[in-house]
Amino acid sequence: MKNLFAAFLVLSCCFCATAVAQERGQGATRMERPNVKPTLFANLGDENYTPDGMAVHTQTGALYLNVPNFGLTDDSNKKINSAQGGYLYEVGKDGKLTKILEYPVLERTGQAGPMGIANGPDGNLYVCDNQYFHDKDYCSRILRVVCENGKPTGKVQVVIEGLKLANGMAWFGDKMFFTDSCFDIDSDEAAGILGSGGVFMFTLDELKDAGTDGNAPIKIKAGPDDSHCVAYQKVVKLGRGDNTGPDGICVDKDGNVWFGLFGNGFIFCLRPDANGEYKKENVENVFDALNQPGVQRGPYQGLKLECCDGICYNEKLNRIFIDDSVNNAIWMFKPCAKGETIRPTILWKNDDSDGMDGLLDQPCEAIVFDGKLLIVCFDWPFPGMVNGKVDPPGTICAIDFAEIEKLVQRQEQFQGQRGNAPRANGDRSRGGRVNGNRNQENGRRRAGRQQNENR
Ligand SMILES: [Ca+2]
Ligand SMILES: [Ca+2]
Ligand SMILES: [Ca+2]
Repeated sequence: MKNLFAAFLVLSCCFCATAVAQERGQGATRMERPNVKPTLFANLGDENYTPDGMAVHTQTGALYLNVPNFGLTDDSNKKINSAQGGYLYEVGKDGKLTKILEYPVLERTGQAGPMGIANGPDGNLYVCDNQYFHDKDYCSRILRVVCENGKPTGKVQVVIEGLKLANGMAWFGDKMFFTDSCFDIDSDEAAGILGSGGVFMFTLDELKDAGTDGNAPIKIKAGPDDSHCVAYQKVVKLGRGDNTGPDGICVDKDGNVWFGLFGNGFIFCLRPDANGEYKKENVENVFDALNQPGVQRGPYQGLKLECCDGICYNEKLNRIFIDDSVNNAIWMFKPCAKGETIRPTILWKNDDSDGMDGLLDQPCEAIVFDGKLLIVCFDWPFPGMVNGKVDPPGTICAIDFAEIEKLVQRQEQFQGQRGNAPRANGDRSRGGRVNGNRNQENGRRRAGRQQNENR
């Protein structure tokens, strides 16, 4: 038995060494996986310094990009050097931009902040208009970019009003999901709770007339009390001490909704119940950023995921990619089954860069397009981030998706050899199973219990 174990250990070490050597490639530095090094896909020009959400139109295959341009504002939080409404662009496979429209501003602020964008089953594009940086009094909106035959007509309608910090957007079937990152209620600094936010869901039927000619937008109740709020999370103080709640959101092939908190990197999954309904009480914490051990080995040893900006799901690989704004990093994880936890691994990370070398300059949103993982660089730093300053032009970088597939195959082979269950960052002391739902408020206590259960 002892000999068998020793043989297994030698075998897995050999395999591990080979895998790492393959990942490093020839002449690579220890800090890099050269095969997945991002390259410059699009130079967005000096006019576009804070880009954000992307969507591929299901009818035409065209890629759209929102540019809110928050990064350069005057003393009264009004944008300088740009359209006050921000822009919608079509981005070609060659990275060239075609301006589609400037978004209509909210009268009260004179600004619009187009962030998350997704394609609805009605052929229109739906957009989170984030007004938070101009006015914090729940005046963010959901907009509809009206399309005909898969192409924007130039008309934009206001569909929903009453959000505070509208951020990420995703559709699944006839359901639209979006995040509001700041409710600013229930915070309790002494208890380490810095903020809160939520996820909302509307069916196409509910919103199809809203904001159309002669019809008013839907006005939602502020915070978690609206019946459309399907997830409500508080933000536990961590790392930089950011209070921002749910940000990135995506839906997997089975209709499970995944979302993460910008302020601390916690990840959650909301699964539909037996009736296909999404309910707050079914939200599971699948990644406990507070109690994670950090990367256990390799060039990123010690690194922790403590910020989840945009996330995106790729069905072919069955992986979700996380934009880590704080660390200038992209993580990925395999969606887990109910009651289990995920194990994010680093795909790429780099130090501060102005983005013109193709490296990450505060990644905020990603999407798979034309054989590449495209990553938008938000480049509007907050204190404590690797990104040091706003440096136009804005950039989108690209990682060869075939190389990501090879890397995932190697990881799966390696894990198959070890025959292991999902773990948090490979820490052997922590198992994959969690008993029942977990949430952040008692994350500390439960994690301690979980560790004991796994001894
Ligand atoms: Ca975001
Ligand atoms: Ca830049
Ligand atoms: Ca920068």
